[in-house]
Amino acid sequence: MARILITSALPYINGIKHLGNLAGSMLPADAYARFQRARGNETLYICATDEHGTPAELAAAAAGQDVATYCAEQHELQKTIGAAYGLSFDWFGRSSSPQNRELTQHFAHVLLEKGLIEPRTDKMIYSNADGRFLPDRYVEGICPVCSFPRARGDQCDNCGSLLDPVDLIEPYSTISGSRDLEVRDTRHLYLRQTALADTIRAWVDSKTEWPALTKSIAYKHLDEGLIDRGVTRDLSWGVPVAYEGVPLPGFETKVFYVWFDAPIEYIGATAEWAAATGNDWRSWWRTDEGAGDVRYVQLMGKDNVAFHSVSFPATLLGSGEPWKTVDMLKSFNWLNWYGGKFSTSQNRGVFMDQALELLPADAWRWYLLANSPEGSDTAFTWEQFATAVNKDLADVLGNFVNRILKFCETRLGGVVPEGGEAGPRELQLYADIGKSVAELNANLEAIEIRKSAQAVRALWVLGNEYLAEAAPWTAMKTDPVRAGVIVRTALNLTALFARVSSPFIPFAAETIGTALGQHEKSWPGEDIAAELNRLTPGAAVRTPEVLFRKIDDVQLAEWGERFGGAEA
Ligand code: B3M
Ligand code: ZN
Repeated sequence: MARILITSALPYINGIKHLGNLAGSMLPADAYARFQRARGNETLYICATDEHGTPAELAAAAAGQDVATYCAEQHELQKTIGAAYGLSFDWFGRSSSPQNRELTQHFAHVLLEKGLIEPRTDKMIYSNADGRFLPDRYVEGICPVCSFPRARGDQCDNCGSLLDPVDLIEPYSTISGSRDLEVRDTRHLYLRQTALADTIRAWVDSKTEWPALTKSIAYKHLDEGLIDRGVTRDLSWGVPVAYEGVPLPGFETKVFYVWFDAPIEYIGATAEWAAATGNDWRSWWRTDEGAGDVRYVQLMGKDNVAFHSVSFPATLLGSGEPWKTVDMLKSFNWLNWYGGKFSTSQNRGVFMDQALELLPADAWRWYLLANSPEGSDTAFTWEQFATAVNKDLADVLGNFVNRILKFCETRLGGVVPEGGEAGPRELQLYADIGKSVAELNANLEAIEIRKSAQAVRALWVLGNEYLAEAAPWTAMKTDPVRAGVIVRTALNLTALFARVSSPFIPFAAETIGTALGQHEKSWPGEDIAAELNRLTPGAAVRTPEVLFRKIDDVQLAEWGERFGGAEA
């Protein structure tokens, strides 16, 4: 049994996430976690809300709440919505937790002692109108790289460049809109990434299994040359710059930069989980305490890769302590909305809560996994979504399940038929299913999400083909024993579909399993003949309620109108 640690990028606390966020981190991570658990591997899937920094302060101010209250409420909200999508976090933590505070302060302390973090006086933007420094998103302006007019102080959303507020052209305050800004001296802690560049490059070089997208981003940053990064900010909401309760002199009014403490929360959230469940977090994170045999997989959107392939490793490796670092870093391109970005303010795109008002979670899960933005950016369209639901789920899977169970119920008394031997058509089926399951396993193991969804769909198609060819309704007239074999095989196929579909559509998988009286949740093994003869002959089965309702044209038009579509 392997031990698998999985983390998906921590969603910011500032509001409910849109489908693009779900598609590019939490959902594929969940599918992978479900697969690994079903395989019997000891699996820990950790996520959390990322609660510090200017986005949280700005969102709280906009909501008229103090930031701690805002974060507590939004955390609960995101947790509830995640559960509604079946996201099977073993723990969904908070980066504002005491565990993360302690760990963040620990890392900073160790790095300071090693001279890899040092205080420097630096120039920062000060707003006379607001009477304060303007870190990160408190200032916007023209991007010095691509001239995008509304680049944020920390990053340009248009070209992805990481920025420093003083780089911005014609900057203005996002608090007051004031352009009465000046550059002033302030003291901050700097992480000396330049001193760690060789260490990080050697570490990246050793990651031979990283996908091309991840590697290319990591090397882009390494090749451009790492810079020393400020890891503190003139803010009050965040992890205080202190150690063992004692503030660092001169830093009493400052906190750590959100991107310094956020990835540490992967460890922090594991410690939160351990505290709540009586487990040991160190055996997942300290290679000297058992984490040596852990396989650690991270999933995230491409804009987060630099922080995970350079900055966070700088913290971990720089500490010189035996921390577990990532093995597989799986990154995703964007899921766009008709070629443009999702936008709350412009009412473009569907957010996680709204999507569930339209259709159940499985419909979204299936669409987003089957169309995972892996090879390139992907555009959501209502037409594609309707195809995924109406064809794949309703016609291919739903129809198969419904047909065989209805037939069994009306013609064979709703019990798994007894007697009869598998014939050549069944042996052929075992071979075909075995091949497809092996393909599915390989793709899921490699976290090739689109290919995995294709492999599951291929299994459903095999079921339909078998049923069409073996035609139990015809056999019934001449050879009832043969009809019984076919129906029993098809019922077992249905049960197998529930198991292998569970990473993608866990709710439907549960419904199908229950209809068959099957409580087997483990992943099918290599002996497919045995897997397709699991249901006890004579046991009762029943037709489940409609698994997937089709989307009609009226709904499509209505949703396009409400959430924006081709015209947008
Ligand atoms: N919260 C950015 C994002 O939501 C950031 C990820 C943190 S991962 C440690 O895309
Ligand atoms: Zn730019």
